[in-house]
Amino acid sequence: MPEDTVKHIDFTELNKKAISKPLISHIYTADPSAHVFNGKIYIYPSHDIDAGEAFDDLGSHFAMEDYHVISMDSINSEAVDNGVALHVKDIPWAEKQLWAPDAHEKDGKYYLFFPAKAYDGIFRIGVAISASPTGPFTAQPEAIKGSFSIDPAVFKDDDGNYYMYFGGLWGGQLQRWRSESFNPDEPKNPTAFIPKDNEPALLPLVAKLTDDLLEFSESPKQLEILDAAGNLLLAGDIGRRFFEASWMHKYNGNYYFSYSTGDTHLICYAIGDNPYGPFTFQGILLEPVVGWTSHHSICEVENKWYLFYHDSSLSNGVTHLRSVKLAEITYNVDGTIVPLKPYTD
Ligand code: FUB
Repeated sequence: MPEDTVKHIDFTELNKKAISKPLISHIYTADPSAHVFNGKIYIYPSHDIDAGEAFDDLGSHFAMEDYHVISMDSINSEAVDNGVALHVKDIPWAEKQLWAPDAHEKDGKYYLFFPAKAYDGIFRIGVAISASPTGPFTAQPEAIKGSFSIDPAVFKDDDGNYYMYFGGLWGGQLQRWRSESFNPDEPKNPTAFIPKDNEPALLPLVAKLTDDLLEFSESPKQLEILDAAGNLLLAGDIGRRFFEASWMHKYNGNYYFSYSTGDTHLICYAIGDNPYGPFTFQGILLEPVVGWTSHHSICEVENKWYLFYHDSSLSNGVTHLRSVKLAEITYNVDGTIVPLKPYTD
């Protein structure tokens, strides 16, 4: 049976070795998407709660109900919780499970992008709008047309185009969309419809957004992640293949697509020369954290680069009670990223 809590770890000792501390500790937060708007740092996390749902490999225990936005005046200042920014009861199309969100700004308005399970049990991605980066946000009446699965990350390119990256396996349902429509069979089996080990792995999706950032302007396209020989990563290559938690950033003119490998608990990255890819796998960005999930964002703040991530150290290892943290990352001269260990040896 999978377990909800990490056992056999001395958390007092582990926390002494952690390279960073939770940014806030009065609530649990996870899946941080960080941006700088008007010179200030805004973090858009999931708000973890214990809703009493049993742990399973579909992520039913991630039963989040609202979003809070965290703000920081600078990278070393106190992190401020700005209260409820959006609640599931105010999202007409969504029933439950407000998972990893992201946000962006356009023309003075702020857009929160978020996945949630609709009343038919299918994950969709929605948008909510606010005049303020901290909300409150007003949800659109319907999810984005043609959206599915989880973990939207929105990237603004230098030419002003906005792209959404998304997708997640198992509870994230990506494997149920291998044909045009959702496959509802074997609803309790998280690995039904995952390709065989020797077949190409499932791929994340990317779609350019419309000018008003409320819809896809094109059908989502698969984002290829290749090995050094130019072959697609295989489904059995679980130490490298995409699982969930897409993020895109640009460094020195190159596009860096980073993601979680899910059941092998790594954050990895791949580099390409345009927002659609293909991307070539480079390596590990973050070694496993305490807790099953790993999820991150990468953000430049005053000419330094930071990884925003989470772990379950504050809850002594409870998988669905996580805390957002940050740590600086550095690049080698060849553009690769120096991997981070979340706890020193
Ligand atoms: O927080 C719920 C889910 O856990 C996210 O959507 C995944 O990326 C994982 O962090």
